[in-house]
Amino acid sequence: MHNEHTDQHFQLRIDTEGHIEPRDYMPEGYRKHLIRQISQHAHSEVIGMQPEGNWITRAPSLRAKQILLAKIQDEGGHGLYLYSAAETLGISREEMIEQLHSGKAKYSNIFNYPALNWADIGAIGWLVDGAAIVNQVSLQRTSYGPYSRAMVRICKEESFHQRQGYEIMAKMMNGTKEQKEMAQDAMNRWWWPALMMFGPHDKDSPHTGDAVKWKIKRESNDTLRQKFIDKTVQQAELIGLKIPDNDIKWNEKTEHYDHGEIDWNEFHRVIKGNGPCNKQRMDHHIKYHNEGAWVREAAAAYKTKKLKKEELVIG
Ligand code: FAQ
Repeated sequence: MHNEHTDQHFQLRIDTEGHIEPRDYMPEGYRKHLIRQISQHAHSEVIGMQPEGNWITRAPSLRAKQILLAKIQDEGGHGLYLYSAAETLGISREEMIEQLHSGKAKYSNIFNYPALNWADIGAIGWLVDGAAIVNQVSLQRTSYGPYSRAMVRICKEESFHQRQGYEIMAKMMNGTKEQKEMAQDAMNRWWWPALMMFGPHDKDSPHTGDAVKWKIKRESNDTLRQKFIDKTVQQAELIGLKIPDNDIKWNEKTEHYDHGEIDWNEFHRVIKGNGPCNKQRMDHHIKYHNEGAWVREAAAAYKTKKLKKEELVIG
C-alpha cells in the first residue's frame, strides 16, 4: 500500500523522533539500507571473534582467560541480536550468511588485521571496542526500533570490553621495558585501522545522505571519528603511550585534536578483500559454517517434528 501519503507519514514519524517498527510501512530504500548496515554490523561482530579467539589458549593468567572468554562470547551474542534485528526486515539468516560468503556483504575493515601477541588483545579491547562504542552509543537513537534496542544492550557490554582492553595496556605500560615496547607496537599497528572503522570522510560517504535523512545515522562518520580521537588521545597520554601520528595536536580554536591524513588506499584495499587476513577470516567462517550444517539440520528436523505433533493435537 505504497502512496505519497504513506511516504509523508513515514518521514513525519522520523522527523518527530518516532521509532519505525517491523510491521510499520517503510520505503523500500529504508528497508534495504537497514538490511545492508545491520547485517554488515552482525557479520563484523561474529568475524571479530576470530582475532581474539586465537589468544584464549595463550592468555597469561586464569583471570585474563576468563575475562577474554566472556568478552568473546558477548561478541557472538551481539551478532545474534543483530541477525535477529535484520530478520525482522524480511531477510533470512541463510541469505545473510550467503552474502557474507560470496563477498556481497562486507564486515568491518578492522578484523582483517592479525593479533600477533598479547598486547594486541589490549589494543583490540581498548581501541577497537572503544571505536565501536562511540559509533554504537550514537546508534542507540537510530530510527529503527529493533536496531535501536539491540544497541542499548550491546553498549552496556561494550563498555566492559573497552575497559578490559585498557586495563591490559595500562598493566603492560607499568611493566618491563619489553612489555612497554610491545604495548606501543600494538598501538602503532591498530591506531590507523581503528580510525578507518568510522568509514570514509563525510564528503566521500555515499550512504550518509539517506542515513541522516532517515535518522539511521545520528552523527556523521567524521563527527564520530573525531569524538573517538579526542577521548583516546587523553587515555593514551595517561598511561604513557604515544599516538603514532606526528600531526596530532590540540587545536584551541576547534577544541578538538587535529590529526594526520588517513591512508584511504589501504582502507579500500582491505574492504575489497585484500587485507592481511581477509582470506583466513573467510576460510575459517566457511569451514565452521559447513561443519555446523548437521546442527542446523537437526534443529530444523526437531522443529518440523514438533509442529507435526502439535498439528495432530489440534486435529
Ligand atoms: N569497514 O557510505 P559509507 C565491533 C563501506 S562492531 C568495512 O560511509 P555507511 C565490535 C560501507 O559498508 C564494528 N566497510 O557507509 C567488536 C559502504 O560499502 P557498501 C562494526 C566499510 O554504512 C569489537 C562503503 O564503505 N560496526 O567492532 C567501513 O553509511 C571487537 C561506503 O561507506 C558497525 O558496523 C568499514 N569500517 O557507514 C566485535 C557499526 N566503513 O555497504 C568483535 C554500524 C565503510 O555500500 C571484537 N555500521 N565501509 O558495500 C555503521 O555505523 C556504518 O555502516 C559505517 C559505514 C559507519 C561502518
